[in-house]
Amino acid sequence: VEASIPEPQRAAWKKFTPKGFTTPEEFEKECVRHIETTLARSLYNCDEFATYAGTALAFRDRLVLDWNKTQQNQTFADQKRVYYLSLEFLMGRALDNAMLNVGMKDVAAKGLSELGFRMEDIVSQEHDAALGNGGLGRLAACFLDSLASLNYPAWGYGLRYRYGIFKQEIVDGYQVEVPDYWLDFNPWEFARHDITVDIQFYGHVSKYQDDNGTSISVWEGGEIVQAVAYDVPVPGYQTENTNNLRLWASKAASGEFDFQKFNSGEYESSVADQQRAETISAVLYPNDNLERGKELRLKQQYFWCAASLYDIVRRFKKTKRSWKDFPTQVAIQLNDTHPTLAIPELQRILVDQEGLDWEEAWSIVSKTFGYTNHTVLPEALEKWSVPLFQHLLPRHLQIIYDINLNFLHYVERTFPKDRDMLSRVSIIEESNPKMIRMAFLALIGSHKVNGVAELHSDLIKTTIFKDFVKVFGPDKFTNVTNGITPRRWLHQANPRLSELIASKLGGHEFLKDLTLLHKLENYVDDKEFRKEFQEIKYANKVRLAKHIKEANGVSVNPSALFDVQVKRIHEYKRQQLNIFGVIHRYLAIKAMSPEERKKLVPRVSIFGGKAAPGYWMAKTVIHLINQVGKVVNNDKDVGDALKVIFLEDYNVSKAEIITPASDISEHISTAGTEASGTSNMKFCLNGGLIIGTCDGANIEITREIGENNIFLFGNLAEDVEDLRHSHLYGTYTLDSSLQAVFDAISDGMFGDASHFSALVNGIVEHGDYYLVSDDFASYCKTQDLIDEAYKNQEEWWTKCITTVARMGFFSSDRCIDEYAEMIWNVEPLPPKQEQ
Ligand code: HBZ
Repeated sequence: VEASIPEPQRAAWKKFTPKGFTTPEEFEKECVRHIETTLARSLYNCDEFATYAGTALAFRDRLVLDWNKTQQNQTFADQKRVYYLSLEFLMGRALDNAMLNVGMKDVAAKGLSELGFRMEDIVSQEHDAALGNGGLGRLAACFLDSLASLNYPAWGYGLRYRYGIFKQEIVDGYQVEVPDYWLDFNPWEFARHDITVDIQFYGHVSKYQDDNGTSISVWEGGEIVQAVAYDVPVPGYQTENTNNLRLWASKAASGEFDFQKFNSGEYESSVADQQRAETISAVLYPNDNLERGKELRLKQQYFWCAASLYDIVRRFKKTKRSWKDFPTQVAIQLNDTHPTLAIPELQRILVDQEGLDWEEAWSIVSKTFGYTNHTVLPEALEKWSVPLFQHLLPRHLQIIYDINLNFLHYVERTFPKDRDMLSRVSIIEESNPKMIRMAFLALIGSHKVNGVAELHSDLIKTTIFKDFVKVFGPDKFTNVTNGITPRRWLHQANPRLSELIASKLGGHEFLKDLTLLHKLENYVDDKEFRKEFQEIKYANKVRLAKHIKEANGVSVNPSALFDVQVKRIHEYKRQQLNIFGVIHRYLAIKAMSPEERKKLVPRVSIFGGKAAPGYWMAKTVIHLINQVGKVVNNDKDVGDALKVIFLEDYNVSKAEIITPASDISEHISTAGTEASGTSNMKFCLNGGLIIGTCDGANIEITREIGENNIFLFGNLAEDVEDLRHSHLYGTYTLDSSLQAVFDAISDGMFGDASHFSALVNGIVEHGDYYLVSDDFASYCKTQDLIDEAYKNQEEWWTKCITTVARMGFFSSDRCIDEYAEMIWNVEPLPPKQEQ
């Protein structure tokens, strides 16, 4: 269908292309117009939320113009595009980022104040877009920011969950989950009711002969669910380039079938069908690093992969190129194994629908995909039961079996002597029931596999993918160390620090090239600079202290050392090690004289993070932290020397307040378990120091900033196996100070001891899988070193400033350039200049 305005009429059109505001008055006009007309509210009915809405809509108008231009430009240029498939995009708030990228924040702030509002109050009205669990989802969001800022032609594809990650409430010290319905007002999405894809489930496969006598498989029957596209503009920093994030929502397919039901007295059941269809995209699974094999989750995965691939293939087919060009025009990155079904789905499209022969199709498929692994934890590796899979996706199961058969034939030919190899590398695990190993399928169907930090990328080659290094050679495996966007995690979260840096570096160039931060080393000894740097940290701590007072009712001293651990609650991340350390400190304080107590460095231990709703041990850790807080914070002997805070509902917007306010943050996973970590980078970039294990990106952070500027402790990844073995089979005595902590717990110092027995017994009786007891002494000793270091304030600030100056490597811009060069082979496409 010809949809463009005819040439003679285009002048008339262009006369009215909106230009957007440039002055405070023009901003006010737009804002008020939106409040009065788009929202149908009046000046007698305009609260902060309505003003947020008006502001967001005014900026959205600006964004959309850039977005339309970008998409036209990308279509016209017809060069290779990147598609980032992720079940999670943890975007947080969008308005402040939109203002930064459109570049009119000052104008809007002036306009808002003329209307009687303060910018920060307006910005904080926005509901977080929380379509993710933790690091993996936030990484996807940082990547979108960098892809747009670096002008890469790139799309994100995800699911439009009606409910994001649950909101966490703390009731009597326990986590309670509350649904996060976030779509009441979302100005950042555009429903594309005209862009839909029918997705098939269940049914059966029939074989037919075509005219040439070759057999073709047809997937028939079952049910259809419709995918509807919702598009979210993703603006780049200091570029007009605005990419697209396409999120799919599920809806009942509106076919004749429904009509018949409507008209034959089955109205109710047709509405029930509709609701059933809509449950596919209803809710984000709240587990991180744990797979539970639920059918609805598999449905989500297929629904999203099939809709996205249909869309990608449709776009490719419009170019009329031959299929062999597909991998030179399309790069698809799989964010963990969640989108692995895209591999058999593309093979199915090419073979069953486009009529390519198997080999030709497979060569296209395996050149198109790249796979990023984010974990080696066995409980997190996705496996799907064959019977479940057979029921839901019968044709895909056949295709996976064929992929596996070809692969195993190849392995057999290459390693004829190693009979066990076949069962070790098979996509199908011969268990009861049989299971499909998604990581193996992702690896076999991709041309590159990467880990997310050096240690992790080495580990996948020696553990879970060891045999595949033999089969494919080492070059298939690579490392791309994670990064974070300095726009959100420095400039937006810590505007004063960003201004201070800009004042020394001659502008904000460092937000586009973070390595420029190295020039800050020239100011390490600059008195004025150091003073200002400290004042900023103090002001950020005052702001967090205010939040703590409001949220927890506890007064904390902003001059105390703020010690922060915020991340998902997980045994491998070892919040339990931290809280046992806090109890140890508390016991030590109780044993001191008042004079000794006065000499202590006062400390505030701040925790935050959600536990997966079904993860009892993690919930127990939250409960213990809150119980310890209750006792410690009300103990008159302790006073300012120690406060323990659990911050409710940790999310992206809270992270923006917490991160700039830390003196020390904790990244203390059992060595070899945290693939990378990304908050470690955020804290350092904001002038906080780290206590951490030799794990994930901590190792590369140490290499960059120098080992004098980080507090490392604990056993190394290479020793973990032996230590675990010695717990189970050796003789072993518990560290006496950890024993004292456990005694305090079992004496009921923090309430009913039976609540915590599983937590303690996991260590003393059941093998201490996460090696808490092995690292406890060295952890406590290192905490003491931190107190000593903090007393020497001059040296402390030297460490902090040096750390900031050396964080340039950890920008997600660097990271995205590495993916583009090593994995995607795609070039940036600068926006077209206006003629
Ligand atoms: O990905 C995290 C890693 O634990 C962390 O070390 C790394 O920095 C980050 C980015 O690479 N992994 C996750 O956050 N994983 C999940 O959230 C997850 C969610 C659903 C799953 C499995 C894992 O089914």
